[in-house]
Amino acid sequence: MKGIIFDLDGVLCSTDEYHYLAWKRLADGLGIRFDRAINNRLRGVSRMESLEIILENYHGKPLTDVEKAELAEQKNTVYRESLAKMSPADLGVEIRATLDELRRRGYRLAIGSSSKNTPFILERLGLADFFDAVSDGNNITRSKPDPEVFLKAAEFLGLPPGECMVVEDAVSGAQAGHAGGFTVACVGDASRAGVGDYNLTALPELLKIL
Ligand code: B16
Ligand code: MG
Repeated sequence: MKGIIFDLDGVLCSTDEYHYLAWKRLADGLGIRFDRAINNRLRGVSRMESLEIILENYHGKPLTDVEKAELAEQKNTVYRESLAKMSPADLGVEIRATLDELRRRGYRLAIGSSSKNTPFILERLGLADFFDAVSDGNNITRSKPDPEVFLKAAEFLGLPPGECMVVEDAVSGAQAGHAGGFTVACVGDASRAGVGDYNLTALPELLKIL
């Protein structure tokens, strides 16, 4: 391995919980059943695809595309209010130490996230200038499980997929990594599902397998 491509939400930071709370508020307002099991299906998929999954339990009058876009915007406004309160202290000490040690060992480090809020999150965490490459929801046309976001990250690093490891918390993200020809290490939900080449209990375990 020469490069490590990190998913963001649920891998480097706990913004996945903020996504859940923001979607939960929207769903409750619309009287839609939404729980953490459904929330796990939203991991790694785009904002509009997430909304469509939530609307599977909506039985009111059909919504227009404009109304759906407004709902997604409402959720994003609530979500960004949570992001705005984050600071570098929200980057776990062990996460930061793991990143620093991987850098010290000479790996090229990148982000591969479906989120359009990636630049804002990295700025809030004090990581705006840390990574060698950032591929996110702003430079892709297809979200995970399509491998596009990771293939772009590898391209930005100047490395072939076979020399990069993808680190993911989402089943859709692990599928994307495999589809792109990457080695995949999982944490969180994807690790519990056992879909990685390596299924870790916590991110610092990367230091044992690399
Ligand atoms: P946004 P990741 C993904 O980020 C999240 O897992 C997913 O829940 C979210 O819908 C998606 O980003 C889009 O996020 O609304 O901020 O553009 O896990 O790929 O880092
Ligand atoms: Mg994630």
